[in-house]
Amino acid sequence: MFSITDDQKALVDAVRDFAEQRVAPHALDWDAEKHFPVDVLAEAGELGLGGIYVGEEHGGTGLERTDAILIFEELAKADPAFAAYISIHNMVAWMIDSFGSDEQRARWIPDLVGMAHLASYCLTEPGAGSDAAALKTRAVRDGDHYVLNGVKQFISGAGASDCYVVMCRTADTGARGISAVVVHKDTPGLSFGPNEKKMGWHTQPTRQVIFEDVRVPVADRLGEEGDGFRIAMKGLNGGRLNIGACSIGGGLAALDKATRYLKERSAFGEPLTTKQALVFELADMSVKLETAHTMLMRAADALDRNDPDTVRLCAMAKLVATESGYEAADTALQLHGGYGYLHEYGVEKLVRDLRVHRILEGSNEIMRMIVGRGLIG
Ligand code: FAD
Ligand code: 2MC
Repeated sequence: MFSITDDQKALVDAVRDFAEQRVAPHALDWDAEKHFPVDVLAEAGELGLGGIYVGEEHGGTGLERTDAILIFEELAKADPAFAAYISIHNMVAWMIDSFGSDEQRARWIPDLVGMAHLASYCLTEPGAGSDAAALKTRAVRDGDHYVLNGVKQFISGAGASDCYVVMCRTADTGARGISAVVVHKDTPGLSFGPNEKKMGWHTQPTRQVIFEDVRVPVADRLGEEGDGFRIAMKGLNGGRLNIGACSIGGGLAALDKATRYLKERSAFGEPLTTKQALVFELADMSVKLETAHTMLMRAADALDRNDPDTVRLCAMAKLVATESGYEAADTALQLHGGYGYLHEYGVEKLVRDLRVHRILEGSNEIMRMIVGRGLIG
């Protein structure tokens, strides 16, 4: 777990080449223009990044969660928001691969793996975010169909995605009354809100997804009726690790920029690297990012092995990684002085992009709640 194999090194090198050549040079423009680069996502799909841990027997790349950590760190060094969308897409692809029928896999997986089709994960609602089991989007059985009504809030990729995995209420029995269904973009009655104006993550759209008498075949349900919440949560365990890895990648990019800047910049007749207080800031950033990376790898290994402690370890790792990544970006901005506040230096984008990782895929308060519940029983 703590040393990189030759295969992993080759993988990291290939992803780094792609990220440096096809993503990093455009990241600031995509951010400024709020551009969702579906063409470059399709190129990522050609590399196998659309189904990183989808089984090889189903056309996926068949890698492990520890490999995914390395991949998302590399992608996020180039653009955390671009990387984070690929993470969400992979979460959905894995859910269909793991809980779908043969027919569902045959229908969705090939295009998702290649990222010719994009995917969105629809759990949050206007009145149910952290308390996800309180969701109200209703799926009422009508013969061989469910009829869906309700609104999903803050859905990443919405409007651009072809595939929507939707958690909806099929019974009034709390978390156990939730089912997961796969809905195609063109289904009548499905519509989208405007693209939200956000602080960061400009490279991917965020919209409401609105269901008005949307008829979904019962055959498009993942797993059994009532399994939806547990399926959603299992998807999120890996999602939380990937978002953590996106934070570490962004944090490492911030550390690299700050280190180079301190070497180049002089004040009071000397380079800024002569100020030990500033070099200690770099050292602290490095220590915290390395600590978080180690926790991510430990949790990813637990997830790969289906360890009973997986949920707690994923929550801890998400908390530590998203706090460390954000802190590194914010410190890097400070170390750049006024230049850090300018778009062209790329540091303020990292601060804006990484800020939301402390909120989504389970806020860091919810991560503390998961860890705390484990302590007090
Ligand atoms: P609330 O749940 O209303 O929380 C408000 C505050 O109270 C937070 O600080 C929270 O941590 C705190 N809090 C709540 N309950 C407790 C508690 N019990 N103890 C202590 N503190 C608590 N969702 C999706 O389903 N799919 C997506 O693709 C998606 N993408 C997103 C993209 C963006 C850019 C954003 C901003 C959000 C996205 N989300 C998505 C939604 C995200 O997961 C939620 O915003 C998040 O889970 C928090 O829910 P909320 O916003 O309703 O906040
Ligand atoms: N992994 C596997 N199973 C889980 C799980 C996890 N991480 N978390 C809960 N479960 C199971 C749990 O074991 C229980 O199963 P069973 O019915 O067999 O007993 C069931 O789910 C219900 O769990 P709880 O009783 O703990 O439910 P409660 O409502 O008390 O709390 C909580 C659940 C708060 C942990 C959950 O609602 C949560 O994680 N909230 C945060 C929501 C969130 O993460 N949203 C992210 C949206 S996606 C996003 O932001 C993107 C950018 C894509």
